[in-house]
Amino acid sequence: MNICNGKLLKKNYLLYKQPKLLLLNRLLPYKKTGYFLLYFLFVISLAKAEDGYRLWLRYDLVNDNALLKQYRSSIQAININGNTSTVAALQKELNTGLQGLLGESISNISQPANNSIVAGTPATMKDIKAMVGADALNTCGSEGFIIKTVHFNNKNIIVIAGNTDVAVLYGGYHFLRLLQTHQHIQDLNITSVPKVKLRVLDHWDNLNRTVERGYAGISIFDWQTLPDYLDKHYTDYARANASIGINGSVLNNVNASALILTPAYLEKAAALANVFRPYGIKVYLSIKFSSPIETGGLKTADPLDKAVQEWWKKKADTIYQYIPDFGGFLVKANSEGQPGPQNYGRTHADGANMLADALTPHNGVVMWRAFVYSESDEDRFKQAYNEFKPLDGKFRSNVLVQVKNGPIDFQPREPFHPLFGAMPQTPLMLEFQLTQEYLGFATHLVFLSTLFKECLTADTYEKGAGSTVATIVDGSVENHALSGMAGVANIGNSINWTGHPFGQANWYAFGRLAWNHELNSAQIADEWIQQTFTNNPAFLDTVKTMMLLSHEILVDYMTPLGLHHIMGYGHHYGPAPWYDKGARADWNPVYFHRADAMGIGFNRTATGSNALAQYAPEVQAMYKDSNTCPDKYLLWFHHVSWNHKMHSGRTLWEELCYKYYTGADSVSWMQHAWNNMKGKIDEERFEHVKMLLAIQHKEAVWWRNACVLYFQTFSHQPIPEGYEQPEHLLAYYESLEFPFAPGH
Ligand code: GCV
Repeated sequence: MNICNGKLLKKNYLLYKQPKLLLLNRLLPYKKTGYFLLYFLFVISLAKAEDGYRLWLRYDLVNDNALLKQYRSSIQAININGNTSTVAALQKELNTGLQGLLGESISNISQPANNSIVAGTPATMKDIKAMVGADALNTCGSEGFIIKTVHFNNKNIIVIAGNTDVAVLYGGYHFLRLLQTHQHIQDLNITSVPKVKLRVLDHWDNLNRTVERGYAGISIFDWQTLPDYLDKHYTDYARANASIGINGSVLNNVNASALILTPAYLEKAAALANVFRPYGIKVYLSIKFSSPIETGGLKTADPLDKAVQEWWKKKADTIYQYIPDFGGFLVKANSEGQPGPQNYGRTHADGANMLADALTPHNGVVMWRAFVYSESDEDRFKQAYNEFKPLDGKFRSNVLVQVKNGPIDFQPREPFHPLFGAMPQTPLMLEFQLTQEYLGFATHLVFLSTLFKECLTADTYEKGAGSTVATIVDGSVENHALSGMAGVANIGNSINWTGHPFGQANWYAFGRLAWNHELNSAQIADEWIQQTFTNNPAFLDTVKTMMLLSHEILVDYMTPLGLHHIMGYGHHYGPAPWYDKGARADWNPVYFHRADAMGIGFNRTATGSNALAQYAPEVQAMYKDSNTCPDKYLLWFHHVSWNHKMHSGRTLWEELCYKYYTGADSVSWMQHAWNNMKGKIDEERFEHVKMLLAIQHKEAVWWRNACVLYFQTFSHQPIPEGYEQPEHLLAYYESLEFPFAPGH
């Protein structure tokens, strides 16, 4: 039965709309033919609202008959032993998933049988080592898993093995992914071990449920009704995270309220930790450095003060009474007005180490953010490096310094942060932003995997060629015991979690890359589309192409050729390259693009701010000459004349126009491509994306017109022939205001 066939979808969509009785009448004839059960399951699966809530864990009936037959014959029962909550979660997920995918319920058995799945650890299954090999399990650590088709004691078995229950849970999710993406399962031999230890979502969620830079509704964490009411979102959030290997969640905004560490909130956080624990997810909290003053009644928060140190130690002890496996603290200090050790003349290391000492007895970690910049004449690009590099080697072993992917602030495109490769003695945790603060909010379709990969594969040359950001972050270059990757979540209480249905793909891609940064974006897109929408090859090809091009398209219509931070002031919505009224120079777009009669761009070479000197000589060599610097980073590092010859042969001005116009046109192409997908998926999500693409197109044209008109006031050159003229004058674009832009 082909559920992706447009006709059937339509028919059942109508059925879904029928009153119940009519539905029953329609079903009656099927009873006679014996197909009732199958048809019933089919209808149930279609009757589920396609509102995106199920994310990539949809488990709809496999619509390839040959595969379905293969799956049904190889999976006739499940044998899982153990009585932990993680085992129960795995059992439930496999039962639900397989029932949906195979259209029949699978029995649970207590011994391995022919054509069964056997899932467990050496502690819960006596034969597991013999089935997969003890040596193989030794390579898995505490989270890696093996999925293997074996012939054991004359039985054909699919083994899902790991050294811990959580590892087996990860294996279970991977197995379901194999089925959802229609892989053959006769000859499986998969070993998968995460490359990074801490794979964490950072929520910028406030205790009043507003979300800083959140565009998908309010926070899913309802602090008001916690700890007594446990919303269904919490379990489904944990399931989704576990399915992609995310093992940590920072519940609250880095611009933290001190209240989070008070008993009332710790009790609430503990309730969430209890829900997440079976899924291998640890809870972390963002803390406010001045908490000892704000809620502890102390006069200072000086990290070298004995009473302050004692206060944090006691606080840590209390937290662990509530949450025995608490992960640790995330800290934004001396950044954008947040208090920190520098308020007392101390360093970031002094602050981080004080907290680390309080957490050490409990095995907690400190994730200390390097996103710092202050009002100064120094190029903002350089400030984090200047502050943190001298501290390399001064942090306790349970501190990670958390560094954003680029030196400024989650721009549509940034070169990698120069701290990667510059702090060999410190584990550096990479921070990506999934929420699209600078990338069109939740209305622009942008698949961020390609942005993530651009950063991960960049070579820092810390130890010669091949010391990529990814290998610095996973700890392999310096053999660090700790490693981590964080993603600023794009989740809210929108029915589909992320606002834009394709925002889910960024959550998915982050998790998959944190687990294995060697995956490529095409693979990730492929998996996500198949699980989230359909396995239909025409849909898959078209939508994958759209996704893979989407980031470059956005860069073209927003910030081509290395432009950055030219968004609306404060809320970062829409273009405002003209803005120069911000309280601080480095909050103004004009600070970043530096357009003048001569040209445009920020000179960061030796004749300018010399930020380039923060990179290894090999990286400097790639970027230091404006004639050889890759176009995509040109204006990040050079102030170049409007008539500068680009690699294409066009002048800089012509190239800038070309990029802006191509970017906006490419969104029309995405619209066209999407429209051709009508009927290949459900109407609900098709229409949703269609409407959002229309907004994206409108906004891409707005970006193009506003930017080209504004930069033209410096270049004094015409918009090249053949391009349509902007609809309005520059003054119109400059006059637009958005006092209620979300997330601000
Ligand atoms: C949470 C940018 C954002 C802020 C954010 C900050 C940070 O400046 O605009 O909203 O604050 O980054 O990462 O701390």
